[in-house]
Amino acid sequence: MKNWLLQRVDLTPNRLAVRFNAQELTFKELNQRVQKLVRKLGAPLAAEQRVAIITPNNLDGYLLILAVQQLGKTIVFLNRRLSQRELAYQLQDAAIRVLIQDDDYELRFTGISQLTFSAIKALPEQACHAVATFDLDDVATIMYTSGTTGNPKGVMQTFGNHFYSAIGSALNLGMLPGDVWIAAVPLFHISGFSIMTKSLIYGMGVSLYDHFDVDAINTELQNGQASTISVVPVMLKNMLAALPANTTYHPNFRTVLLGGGPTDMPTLERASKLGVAIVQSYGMTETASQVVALAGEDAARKLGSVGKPLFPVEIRVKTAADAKTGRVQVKSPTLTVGYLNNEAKYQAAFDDGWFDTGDMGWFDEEGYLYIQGREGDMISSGGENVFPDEIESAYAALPEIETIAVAGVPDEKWGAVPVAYIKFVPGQSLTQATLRAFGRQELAHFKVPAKFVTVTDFPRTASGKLQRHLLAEQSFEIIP
Ligand code: S0N
Ligand code: MG
Ligand code: MG
Repeated sequence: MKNWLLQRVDLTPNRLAVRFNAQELTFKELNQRVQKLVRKLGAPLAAEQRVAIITPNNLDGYLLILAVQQLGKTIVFLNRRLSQRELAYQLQDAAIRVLIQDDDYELRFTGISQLTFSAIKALPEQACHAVATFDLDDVATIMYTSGTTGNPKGVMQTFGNHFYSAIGSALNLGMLPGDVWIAAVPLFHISGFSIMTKSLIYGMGVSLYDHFDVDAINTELQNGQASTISVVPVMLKNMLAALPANTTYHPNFRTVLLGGGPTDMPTLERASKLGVAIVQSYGMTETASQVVALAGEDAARKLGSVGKPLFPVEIRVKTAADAKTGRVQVKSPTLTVGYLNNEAKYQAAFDDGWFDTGDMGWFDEEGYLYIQGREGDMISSGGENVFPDEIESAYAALPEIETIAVAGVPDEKWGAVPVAYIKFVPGQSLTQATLRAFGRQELAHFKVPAKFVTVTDFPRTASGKLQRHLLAEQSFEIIP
């Protein structure tokens, strides 16, 4: 296909492309700014096949993401909240030599050229052209996801994955000229980056937020300046709580695309009462955003369901005989083409040609999908997936700890948070403060256990497998 940015500029040069704080750029202006960066970055990135980016959702980051894409490089998106140790692994796995980062980013990585936004702006412009075409089979982006065991995996998403995702979503949500989609979810997650892609493919404006500014977002939605927003449950909850009494949103605001984990019914009911159309959805990095969504007209009638597969997608629930709930499996043109350097893990995820999501669910008699937890013990904290194994292996480095197990507990704010259950080596101990400080050094802060407790026994199956879900039922003492 013709380069999406150039194609969009030809089609609708004067439409709004992106809005950030007080600045607005049309597609023509956006392209001028991006091509200037292309001329600056051509030389320093000439030898690179992949380039990593770390940025908040700000305009400079937005332009640089597009510039790297214009140069035909695969973008490796890094989660800005991760620790140095976590990121060092991803940088090494993706064989990154150049990391583009915002000026405020403080971590340093050895053996990597870290180009700040200011340094890039100061580079001279040299003759260099954007690629003419995007090949649907080429890997456009890589985003890392953790799993139940082992290191995080680099999910390779092709241009084709992104294209079919944008089309599948539009066929469900609909689109109108003048639509503006609020991007307050991180661009380094597929929830955020998919909005950028949609902007180019649909000719749609993006309203970008560098942090979740709930009052500014509510004002924009009450003023009718945006049509859609992507959120995770905690964001929706905060938005509704901050909405001034006896008011609701402007009729221009059509859709809340809600993903990234289970939502509580009271919030869904509250939204429904306010006439706010929530489109519950289900998707993951591996499927380049939502693959199942609840059509607007069913939102109220099917509260709690994540809906039906999008047009290009097939879903099956593989159940054991007589069971209603089973494994959710996918076939989709949006499905990742592989995990970087880990073909074995990718192949292992397939069951007879179907990609196994690791999630459990069931279909009702009308064909609506309900997600009912996750295989393994994944914790969904504010839309970030947290795996106990990652936390346990980090803490295993402490010699004072004999055994550690981590499990999720419900949390009013984040949905769920990790709690650590520890048995110290006899005669040894560590304080809550030390354990917390260690975690904040080694792990993204959202992975640091909210609480550390001591236990004497770990519930296990007959074969010795840890039963994390039973940990909360053990008697424990909070570590001082
Ligand atoms: C919920 C968010 C916005 C909270 O961030 P906020 O309020 O800006 O926090 P900060 O000011 O940065 O930090 C304050 C303290 O809070 C801690 N913290 C931040 N986030 C979390 C968290 N998630 N859990 C626990 N703690 C958290 C900070 O660490 C800080 O504490 P200290 O100072 O001690 O460090 C933010 O978390 C957020 O943006 N969450 C959403 C992430 C997301 O987008 N997840 C979705 C990922 N999934 C996918 O992309 C696949 C599904 C999908 O595609 C999709 C998902 C949703 C919507 C649409 C789609 C789609 O299909 O397009
Ligand atoms: Mg090719
Ligand atoms: Mg904040």
